[in-house]
Formats: sequence, structure tokens, C-alpha cells
Amino acid sequence: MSRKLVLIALGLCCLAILYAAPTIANACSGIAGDVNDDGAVTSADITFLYNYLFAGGPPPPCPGQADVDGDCDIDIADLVYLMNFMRNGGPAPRSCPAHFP
Ligand SMILES: [Ca+2]
Ligand SMILES: [Ca+2]
Repeated sequence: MSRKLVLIALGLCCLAILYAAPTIANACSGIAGDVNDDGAVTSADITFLYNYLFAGGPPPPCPGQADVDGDCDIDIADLVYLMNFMRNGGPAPRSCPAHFP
């Protein structure tokens, strides 16, 4: 009987791994401008991008979401673009298609 329980537990572990893998692979929110990938575009994204570009902060977890001007590069223009959107009602963030296969 204990052997059956071990086999069942092993099977459940295998299923958990199989179902968890796609979740990890699709972790990005997919929201253009969500630089820190927390599911919303807020001033925290401006801070995150500033820290990455100028203060040695970690790179954006999902580069496509940080490329807010959609030119396929992450630089100061993205920071200005995001600040203009957040503070002045500028155009909404967009993304480089190459970042989102
Ligand atoms: Ca965010
Ligand atoms: Ca860009």
C-alpha cells in the first residue's frame, strides 16, 4: 500500500511540474509600460527604469514592456516617453514587436 502512495505522490509531482512550467514561461504581464512587471503602469515603473538606466538597478524582467516607445531598444527615450505618458497624458506605451514573439 505504501508503494502505491509513493507512486501517486510521484505522479502528482510530475503533473505539478508539467503545469507549472508554462506559467513560469509566460510570467510577463504583457502590458506595455509595465517595466517592473507588477501588472500595472505606475510611477514605480518610471523609478524602475530610471534605476536600470542610471543607477545600476536590475534589468527589466520583460524587456518588451520597458521599450515603451517601441523602437526595439531600451534607453533614456523610453524614460522620457513613459514620464510624458504618466505626467502629461502623452501617447500610450507601445512595444517593439520583436520583443513579443
Ligand atoms: Ca508596473
Ligand atoms: Ca525604446
